[in-house]
Amino acid sequence: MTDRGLAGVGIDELVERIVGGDRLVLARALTMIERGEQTARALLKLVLPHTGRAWTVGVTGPPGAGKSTLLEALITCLRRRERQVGVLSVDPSSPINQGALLGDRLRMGRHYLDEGVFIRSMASRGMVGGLAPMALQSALLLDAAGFNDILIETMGVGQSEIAIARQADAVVLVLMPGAGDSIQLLKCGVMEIPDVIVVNKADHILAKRLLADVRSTLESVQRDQVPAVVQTVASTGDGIEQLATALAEHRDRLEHDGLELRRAQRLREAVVDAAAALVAEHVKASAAGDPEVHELLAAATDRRLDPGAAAARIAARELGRK
Ligand SMILES: Nc1nc2c(ncn2[C@@H]2O[C@H](COP(=O)(O)OP(=O)(O)OP(=O)(O)O)[C@@H](O)[C@H]2O)c(=O)[nH]1
Ligand SMILES: [Mg+2]
Repeated sequence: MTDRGLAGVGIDELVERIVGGDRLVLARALTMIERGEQTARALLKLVLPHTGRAWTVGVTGPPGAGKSTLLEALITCLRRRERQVGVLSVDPSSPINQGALLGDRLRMGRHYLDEGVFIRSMASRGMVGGLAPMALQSALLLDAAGFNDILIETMGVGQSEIAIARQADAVVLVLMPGAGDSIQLLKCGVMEIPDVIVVNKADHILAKRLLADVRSTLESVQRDQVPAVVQTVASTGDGIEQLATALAEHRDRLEHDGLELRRAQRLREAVVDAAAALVAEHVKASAAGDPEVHELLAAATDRRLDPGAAAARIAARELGRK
């Protein structure tokens, strides 16, 4: 079906088709979200009552750690358990990287013809409000479309990647041996975030060393629930069953106690973050063309006004404007 084929279709029918499992309409609706189309908002409103059933897993980690390879193996494992799987592959830090996206498509190509798997890549296109709310909205659509598991891969471990992964019910951090990135992460407090830590490329000579580093770092982390640590060789599938089991255990624990609370807390955070991002974008956009803001900036650069006071006045001005 082409976009034109959908032009005359009412929003109620679009929702019906998405909920009914129509993949082409789902893909089109995801594009509407990506483009920030008005229809997307109306669609999401109608879709909301059909959401809340899916289990979401955020997968993050430094570039090249093996996240996509791991996801491909995990999809196979989940399909064996007869779960319908939706995958969102999100790249917040770079513009559309055809190479990487194509690579991911090829890697996950094994699942291309499987009706029970839906894979979608999203790259940053300077969209308003950032990728995190868009990922959240996209996940809602996949949820409404009936996927049992929604896997969200973010590339890299910057702030926005972590914000996206954190929105999920389970957060998996994938590390690999011998990479400065992975070691650096152990030092910078990112260990507060994952529910499961994967030491991938366990076939690597330095894997034991990384495992020891992870374990010793975890000893110093104050958390109610210490994350599970799993070793994998994503490229052969070794350890994937253990990863699936660790995820299932995390899920059982949460479903038994705290899932709704965690979802509510994280959703509140996500909404506040998204609102803050919108305000920030708004301030930046209007600062460019506003003579009073120019005057405040000139006052700051001429040392007539301290930078903090200038910022506070610009913010107050924008907030007052509504
Ligand atoms: N030896 C070995 N290689 C692996 C393993 N897992 C993945 N690889 C290889 O590592 C490379 C990177 O894997 P990807 O799955 O693309 O890694 P990624 O984390 O998705 O990378 P980005 O999406 O670019 O951040 C590929 O060449 C994989 O074949 C593993 O367990 N052992
Ligand atoms: Mg990848």
